[in-house]
This record gives sequence, C-alpha cells and structure tokens, in this order.
Amino acid sequence: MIETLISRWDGESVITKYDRDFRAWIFIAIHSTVLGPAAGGTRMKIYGAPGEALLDAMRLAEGMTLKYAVADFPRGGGKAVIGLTSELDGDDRIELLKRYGTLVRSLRGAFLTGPDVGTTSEDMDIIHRTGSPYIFSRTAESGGAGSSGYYTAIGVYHGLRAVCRSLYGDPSLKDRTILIQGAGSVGGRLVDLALKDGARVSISDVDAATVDRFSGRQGVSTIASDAVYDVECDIFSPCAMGSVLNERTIPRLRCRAIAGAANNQLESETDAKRLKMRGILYAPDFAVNIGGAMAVTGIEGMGWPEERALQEVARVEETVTRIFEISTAEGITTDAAARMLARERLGKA
Ligand code: NAD
Ligand code: PPY
Repeated sequence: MIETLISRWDGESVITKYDRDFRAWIFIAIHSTVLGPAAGGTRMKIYGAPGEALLDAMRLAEGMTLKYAVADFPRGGGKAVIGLTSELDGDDRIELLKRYGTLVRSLRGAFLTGPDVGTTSEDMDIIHRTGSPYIFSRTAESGGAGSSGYYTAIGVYHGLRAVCRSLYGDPSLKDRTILIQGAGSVGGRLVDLALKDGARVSISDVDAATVDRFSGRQGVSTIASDAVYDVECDIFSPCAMGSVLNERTIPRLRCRAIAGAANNQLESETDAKRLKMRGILYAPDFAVNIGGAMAVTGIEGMGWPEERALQEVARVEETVTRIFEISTAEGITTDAAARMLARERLGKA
C-alpha cells in the first residue's frame, strides 16, 4: 500500500522513519515548496496500519499547500504524522518526540512544524530540544507564540463573518445560530468569539468533560454528538475531525452554511457539489483554518508582533469573500473556486 500511495501522489517527497523501539511510523509529507519551505503540524495518534498514517500525512500536506496559497503566504505545504501502534506516555513519549525532533532538524529547514491533533505546545517544547529552530507554536514560557488554536479560532471567526456577509449582507454574528462540532482548542475558543458577537451557540463534543465545561453557560446549548447533522442552525462549524461532509451526512444537514476549522471536511470533491445542490454555502476549510499556521510562523519565524499576526489572520474574511465571488462568477463550487485561486497563485510563483 505504501509504495502505491507514494508513487501515485502528486507531492514532492515523503520522509519515512520506523522507530523500532516504540513501533512507531513517522511520515513527513512534503507536498509543495513552490511558495516557500514546507510547513505543517505534527499529528500523533494510533493508526490501524502505516498506510493509513501515510495517507493522512499526504492529504493533510496537500491541504497545507492550498491553505498557504489561497492566503498568499510564503510557505509550502507539508505535514507530519507519527503513527503509533499503541498508547505511549511518560518518558517513552518524550523520548519518541525527541527522536522525531532530531529527524526534523536533519532536514535543515525543508520542513517546519507545530502542533496538530494529538500534539500540544508543550510537546513542541520537547521536540524543540532536538529539532530547533524548526519547531513552532511552543509555549509562551519557552519563548513561543503559544497555542495555534487561538489564532485558528480567530481566523474561523472571520470566515463566519464572511459567510454572514454573503448570506445576510451583514457580517455580524448577532442573533445567528452557530453549531460547533468539537469544542476543543479551536472550537472552544470559537464559542467565546461567537458569543461576544451576540451569536447563539450550540456545541457538540464526544468528550463528556468538554460538554460539562460548556453546559449551563449563558447563550450556549449542547447537542448530542449523534444528532449534530440533524439540528437546525444558521451555520454549522466542524471543528473536530475530517470527512464529516459526505453522502451520508449532507442530506441530513439543516444549516444554511458551513465554516469550520477541521482539515479535509469534504470526504470527496463530489461532496462540494452535493452541498451546492442543497443550497448550503460552504466556506472551504483550507481558506478558513489558516489562522494558526499563519500566525505562529509569522510570530516565531518572521518576527511579527502580535498585532501584525491578528491583522494577517483577519484577512481570512476577504479571502473567503473573494472565493464566494469567484464561485458565483464562474458557476462552480466554492471548493473549486478556492482551488482555482490556489492554483493561480502557485502557477504565478
Ligand atoms: P482538539 O483535539 O483540541 O479538539 C477537538 C475536539 O473535538 C475535542 O474536544 C474532541 O473531544 C472533539 N471531538 C472529536 N471527535 C468528535 C466527534 N465525533 N464529535 C464531536 N466532537 C468530537 O483539536 P483542535 O486543535 O481544536 O483542532 C480541531 C480540528 O481543527 C482538527 O481537525 C485540526 O486538524 C483542525 N485544525 C486545527 C488547527 C489548530 O491550530 N489547532 C489549525 C488548523 C486546523
Ligand atoms: C494546520 O493548519 O493544519 C497546521 O498544521 C498548523 C500549523 C502549521 C505550521 C506550523 C504550526 C502549525
């Protein structure tokens, strides 16, 4: 499976390492360096087979290429996956992260990384010990920009504003109902941003402790995770995992639009057409969730002050608006419009 995946991939290269001691497969997928050195988070979780981990790395790396290209940001697309075969904690986990840092450092800047699902800013502090200076989104105590989730949530908030502008002619979220799937690092912060703007928020999370944290808060209701696709709302915001928009869920949706943080929300490109046919406005994930990737590389790698990072992240609003305009003008899905914009930028470079 691995050789088929790699030989059919349109990306540039895949760095592969098997750590025998911890029975972990590490894949660093470099999709494109056309716009700059490849950057992308490091995902660490248990996979059923190494091929699944590789496929995840490749799809996520392509997403990073599109992300940076639509945002017109000078970085290329890459992603790393540490595929575990069993739960790892304590000193073993630290040792594996340090070994991974050594691998990243050996690439001498061809790959820059930060957190993703299964890794945190604290993990970046550990990886940084051996992977410096190519590790981003470390904790503030270690001199980093902190969690990328904060900036990603701000970008998603601007994506929601672009959606409201397109649907209602007014970008404010006031009195809109927003349903957030996954109230973690990004989704949890998005709850606060939406509430501050006067939205009515519902959250859904598989983690009972997370649901408890939000239940009882004024303006927030909670939805069972198996009911999330059936609940009426203005905007559905997937902030948990990928492939949630597919032929099984799209017919059930009762929202007017979708804008969220999760990477690879569409199971396939056909799902963008399914959404269009249902009249649901889709803000492409890779245009909406750039905030963290942009801010942490800007702050830690380019010396941006915080204000500059916030200004740059706010550009999500105009990018998403532009994508909607292209989609209308060309009569194509918003996903196709965003890919077209990305291709144009990559072509020019
Ligand atoms: P996180 O792990 O902090 O939060 C995810 C939340 O989703 C958790 O609370 C988890 O319990 C919940 N969840 C998992 N499965 C669920 C399900 N089936 N239904 C409902 N809830 C479920 O992750 P995060 O950093 O907030 O990232 C969320 C998504 O956004 C991921 O897909 C990630 O790849 C993407 N993303 C994150 C960033 C970032 O800066 N953190 C940037 C870009 C994209
Ligand atoms: C993502 O946006 O999916 C990321 O991987 C975020 C990221 C990218 C580059 C450095 C740090 C975090």
